[in-house]
Amino acid sequence: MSFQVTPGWLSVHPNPSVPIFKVPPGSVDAHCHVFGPGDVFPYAPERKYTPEDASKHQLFALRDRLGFDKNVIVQATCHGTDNRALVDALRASNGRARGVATVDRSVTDAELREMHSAGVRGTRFNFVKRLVDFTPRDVLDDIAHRIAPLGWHVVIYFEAADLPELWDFFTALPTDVVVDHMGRPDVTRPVDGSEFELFVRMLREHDNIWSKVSCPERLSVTGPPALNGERHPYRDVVPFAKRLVETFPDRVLWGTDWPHPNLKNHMPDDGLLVDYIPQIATTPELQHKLLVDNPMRLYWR
Ligand code: 0GY
Repeated sequence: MSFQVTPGWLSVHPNPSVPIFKVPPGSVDAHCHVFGPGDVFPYAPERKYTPEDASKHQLFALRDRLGFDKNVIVQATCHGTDNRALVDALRASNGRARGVATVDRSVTDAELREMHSAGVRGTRFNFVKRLVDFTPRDVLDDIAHRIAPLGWHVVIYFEAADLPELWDFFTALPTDVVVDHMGRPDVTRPVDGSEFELFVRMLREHDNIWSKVSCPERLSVTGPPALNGERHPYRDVVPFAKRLVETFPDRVLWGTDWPHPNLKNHMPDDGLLVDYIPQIATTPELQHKLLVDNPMRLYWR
């Protein structure tokens, strides 16, 4: 089956630089995706975008080029609840990838066990309206209680403006909870302003909640982007990520977000994106927690 890629889709960087920042041995890229290939693993009928294919082979080659040891592959909305491309990549990784699936209420215990044996350790709930249709809270709650006995966690993706309305649901979840991309703050607002304070408060008051300090390329307004040798990119996002890394050093994760779906104005050089890390995790100890200890505890325990 061939698919028409969404108009304006940005291709991945063709030749990412080798980072100057050497990530510690055993580092995990804890947020990335595989797309298709669509003729083998078709995109979901209900998808809101159609990406360019981005294969497990490309992902593993990027992992090696950037100096990472492992990946956490997150089910993207363009594959809906069909996790076959994800599971295929996990099985091909020789234990070097774990996964976060998307499941619906009809998933059977046997299917959950099968995904677990492939390396799935979480399920993703997406609240970003441009990506998914609404799912009732009681359905999500049901799913969270189904996956909890497996030791899985819930990954949540939402925009900062929606946090007040989602707070009660998030803070009642029965598992560990990992927030994608710092809850997408508006980085033109102050890092100690009311919007980001609410997010920090959620982590402070609930020690089962973690945050990915990923995706500066999505959140940045003034850049500069990770292109053309720029080793201090996305300076406007740094204070937000740095605050989380320093306040919650044992509950933060970092990932490339390769292949960077739905970016509109630039496609980062992934090597330079890795060179962003020392801006937000400024000591070897913080870097080791962010890139090794924390993801290993959550995904390989
Ligand atoms: C990301 C971000 C995006 C897309 C998805 O599942 C997805 O489709 O997560 C986005 O468009 O912001 O983490 O890949």
